[in-house]
Amino acid sequence: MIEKIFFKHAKQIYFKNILRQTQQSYSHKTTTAKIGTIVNANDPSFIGIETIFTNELKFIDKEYYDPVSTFRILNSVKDVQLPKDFKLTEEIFIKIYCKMITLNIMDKILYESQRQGRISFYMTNIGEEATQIGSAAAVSLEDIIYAQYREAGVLLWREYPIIDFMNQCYGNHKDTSKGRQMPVHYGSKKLNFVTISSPLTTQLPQAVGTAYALKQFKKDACVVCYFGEGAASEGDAHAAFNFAATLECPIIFICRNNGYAISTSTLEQFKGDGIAARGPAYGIPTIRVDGNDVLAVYYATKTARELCIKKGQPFLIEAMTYRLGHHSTSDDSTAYRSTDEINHWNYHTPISRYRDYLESTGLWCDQRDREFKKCVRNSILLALTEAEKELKPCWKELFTDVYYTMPKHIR
Ligand SMILES: Cc1ncc(C[n+]2csc(CCOP(=O)(O)OP(=O)(O)O)c2C)c(N)n1
Ligand SMILES: [Mg+2]
Repeated sequence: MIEKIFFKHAKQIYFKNILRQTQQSYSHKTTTAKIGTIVNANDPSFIGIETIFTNELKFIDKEYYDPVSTFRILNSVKDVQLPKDFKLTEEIFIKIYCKMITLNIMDKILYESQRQGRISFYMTNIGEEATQIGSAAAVSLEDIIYAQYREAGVLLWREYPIIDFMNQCYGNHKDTSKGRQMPVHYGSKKLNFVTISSPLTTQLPQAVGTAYALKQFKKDACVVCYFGEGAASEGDAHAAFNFAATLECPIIFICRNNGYAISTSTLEQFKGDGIAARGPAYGIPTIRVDGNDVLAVYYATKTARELCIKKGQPFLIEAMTYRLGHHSTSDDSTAYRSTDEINHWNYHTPISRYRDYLESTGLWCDQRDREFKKCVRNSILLALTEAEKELKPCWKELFTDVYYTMPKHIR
């Protein structure tokens, strides 16, 4: 079903009206000799472009196509229709919820710890738990992740230890990047999670290069590349989409469209139909998904993964969500958005939507919820205290691991 959706959108947007034109042209053809010559089958065809001729001078604009629709499964608790081939064990259904909760609690603790001056900086994932956990659950550990900075949930799903999150945020000597990166710039070779870079969108062309390598080595795996809708405005995004499409690389681009790039809302960021509309223009099968519906994200990503490896082709997923927290601890979002707007999105969060569903199936209940949250909170606080006690990295290490052989001037 969903395979059809990926391809349907591309056709729907761009060919709906061309089809209409075709019908018009051909009906004209039977009546008008002039049009008949315009659509002459002997005309040479343009290289790489499948087009038909028309005598109608018309620019394509918004009235010409419908916005890409948004795929969703969790409509309301009473009306949940899981697709027939949707196979998840009870254990996975519960794990999805537990990871969403863990991410949420970890965020609150680390955010507070920054406010208390214990760490220098933090970025929360609040509101985007479903996009992260749903997509992470749908791919395999062999798949290589390139993330932006708001994807801690993907690492959590891959069982990155809580203490490692804490060590990184505290920049202590146990932090694998030895305190040289800002907090939340995680990375794990073991978990195929490429270390986060601060400059936006640099991960996209790099991810495509990795996907190309996977293809050359005929690996049964793909690359999953996350980015914000703001990052999609960088030139690197264009280069990456185009390379991925033309070189037919096995990569899933997952755009977290959370409505803001710091203080710039999507209303000011672009004029077209979001990021999804760009996919077909690059020849990339695309879907827009309700990023607050963990099951829809899971199913869309799972399908994209299967097709992307089978067909050796990139896929684009635009996950529609909302950044409930501030951009980072350096931001106060009430300066540029109303509390009414935030309250509106806070009313039914991705977590509460999924919890309602789990409860309706009998897999979760209030008591279990309370016990689980208490236990997670305690273990995160314990890890935080441990990380806080560790020494900072030795200053001598500042110059190691940069050059293979340390140059004279640095020595
Ligand atoms: C090349 C570059 N330009 C600007 C910035 C500053 N910056 C950091 S995050 C950000 C907004 C990114 O928004 P989006 O991609 O939508 O991600 P979100 O924060 O919403 O998750 C900007 C402009 C940067 N890090 N790198
Ligand atoms: Mg954004």
